[in-house]
Amino acid sequence: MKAFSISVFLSVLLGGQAWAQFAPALGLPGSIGMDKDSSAFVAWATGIVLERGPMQIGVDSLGDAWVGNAEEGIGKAGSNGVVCLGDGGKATATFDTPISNGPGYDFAVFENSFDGQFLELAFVEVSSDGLNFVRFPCFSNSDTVSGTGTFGYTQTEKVHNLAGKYPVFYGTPFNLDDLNGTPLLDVNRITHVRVVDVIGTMNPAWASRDVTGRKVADPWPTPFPSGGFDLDAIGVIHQVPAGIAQHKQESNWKVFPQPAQDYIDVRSLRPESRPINYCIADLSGRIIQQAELPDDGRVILPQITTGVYMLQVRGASGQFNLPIVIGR
Ligand SMILES: [Ca+2]
Ligand SMILES: [Ca+2]
Repeated sequence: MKAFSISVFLSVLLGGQAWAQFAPALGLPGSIGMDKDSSAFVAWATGIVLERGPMQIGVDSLGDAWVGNAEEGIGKAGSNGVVCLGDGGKATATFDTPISNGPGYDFAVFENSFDGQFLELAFVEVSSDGLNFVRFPCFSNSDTVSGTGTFGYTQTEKVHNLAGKYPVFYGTPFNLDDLNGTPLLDVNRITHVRVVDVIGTMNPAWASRDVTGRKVADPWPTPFPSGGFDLDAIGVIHQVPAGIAQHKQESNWKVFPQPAQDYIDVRSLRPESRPINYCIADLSGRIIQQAELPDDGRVILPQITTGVYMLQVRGASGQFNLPIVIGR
């Protein structure tokens, strides 16, 4: 996995000390906030599945956040309302056409911050099969001693690869290059984008953490029906060309028997040039076995426990993920 986009990770000298600094607020040189009316956007999310979080984690009596509904996260930014996720809540978006990794940024997530300083943040994860989600490596250099507080501000340049950096009508863009090469993810065929509310508490029992393990601060507690990340929209910048999108690529590969015991046979229905590589991973993305696919397509399975695993096959025509069931 490539760690992050070098272009937005600047190290500046301040008072003789090195500070990590990321893309700054809207209007400043180097800002990456994207206007919802930019011609770069070619499509918007068309479906959302919600898993709301509580208004305040640890205070169950308040119930979950409830402002907005799933439909308000689809369509163009600013065109309908927003959906509020609550602490740690999730919204998983789908698209009519998968997102692909083109030059530069590939999609953007829109929140509704009214001033660009009260910033509610979210992790962003992507999947090309709806099962395996991979989180963008993110960074937060905000204060981790006292946190942000209910109505506190966040400095835009202190966070990277977290949604919610920019005010209403301006999206935070993400570049799939950051995840190129990740097992079980085809960056040229992203079918799902998931935003996961950052729980801004500094309490180690509940705190959210960036890729370095540092706690991520955002306004907390926010014990309101509208608490947590407010998803307005997800805009697509690069998508799979129409002819390819409609082509059912998975059908090129067949795996049998299912469930399997000691081996699987992996066969392509159309001719596929060599080499072909495969990888077997569990549903958390941990790689169990990987190698070049033998000419006869037979893969001897490792001694792993009964369950569902993902088989990824990589050949000249692309990368395919197939669930496999092992039942000994
Ligand atoms: Ca890209
Ligand atoms: Ca939050």
